[in-house]
Amino acid sequence: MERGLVLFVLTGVITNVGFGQTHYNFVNTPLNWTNAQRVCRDDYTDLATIESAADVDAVGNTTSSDTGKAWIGLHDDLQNSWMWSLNDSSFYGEGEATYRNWYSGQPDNYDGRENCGEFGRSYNDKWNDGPCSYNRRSVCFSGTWNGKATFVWIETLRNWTEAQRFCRENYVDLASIRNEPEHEMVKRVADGNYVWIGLYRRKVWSDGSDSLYRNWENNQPNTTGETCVATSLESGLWSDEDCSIQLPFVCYTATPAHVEDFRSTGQNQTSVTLQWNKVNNNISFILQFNGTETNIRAPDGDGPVTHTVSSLSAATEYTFTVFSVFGSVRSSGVSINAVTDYVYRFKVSFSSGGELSQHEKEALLDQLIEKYGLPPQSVRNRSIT
Ligand SMILES: [Ca+2]
Ligand SMILES: [Ca+2]
Repeated sequence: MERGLVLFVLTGVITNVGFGQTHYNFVNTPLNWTNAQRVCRDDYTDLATIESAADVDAVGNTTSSDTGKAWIGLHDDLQNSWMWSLNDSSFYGEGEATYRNWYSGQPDNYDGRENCGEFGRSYNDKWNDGPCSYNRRSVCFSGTWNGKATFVWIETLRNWTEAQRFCRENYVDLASIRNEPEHEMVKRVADGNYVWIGLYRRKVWSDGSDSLYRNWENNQPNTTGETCVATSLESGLWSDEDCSIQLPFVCYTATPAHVEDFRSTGQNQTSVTLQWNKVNNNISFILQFNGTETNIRAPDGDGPVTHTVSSLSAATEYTFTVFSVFGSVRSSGVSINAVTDYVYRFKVSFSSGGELSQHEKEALLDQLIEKYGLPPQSVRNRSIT
């Protein structure tokens, strides 16, 4: 009599996670800033955002032959980048956060250095963008009583940042002006003086990054009307330039985010089923194992990506690595190890006849599992044939 007992053993899974970087691309075709931005957005991700000294080095490494200037993504948006120091959306009704009362010809970013909002006599008590470093009197917002904003005159001369700190420490904030009546109230408080109000802006990155990293050349930015930024390809230092001049430019390609929750969801002796979650709607992937690469496209919808690798050998450990792919750039890989099923086949012979009951068969199998040191919890399936 011969009986075979077949056991399957579960596999173990190990996950490694890595992180990617930005890839810069130097485009040696002189264009004005707007056209350079369009090419970068069409062919790459966007004009370069530079957020660290390491990024400066990486941009410098995109070309060794060109030592002139090249556009990067930083620029002035004189109309749309203004913000109020008091950053509480519930404070502003519809349209009130964007109420403006600029003097004719302002904001003009004179000398390329005007990032703070003031008003006063020579602007007909309307608003001007001025250099934040100027010492001005200021108007603080001190809270709302009976539904009306109240404002406080501050006599001491301070630059905009100091004025902001003073108002925040002693009242609520520098004055926000939400509408014409409040403009008139602040005007009465200012009484013809030049005063800081809470309006300010920064240069903005083409891709919307809020990075405050800057790497200006000495005395830059320095020129009225120069509202786009170029980097020297030799020194890595930045200057403001007239957006209409034609310069080569630096684009970047974002490394796609690596996949999440890469896992093995099942296996048998010859196949392993892998699953991972899409990130940022990226739908192209490369699966790498045993020195081969397979392109995989995600199905439509939000669900995970499932892929079964077949024609594998039993009881073998494989390393699978999956990359997100965007254009020519792939994410850092995420790897797991998965083991195809082991099969233990016991052939048991008896010297004398007689059928074993099911209970006796189970007991015999338990003895064999113990004898061969197989962890009982790893036995996924058992069968008697
Ligand atoms: Ca101005
Ligand atoms: Ca300049």
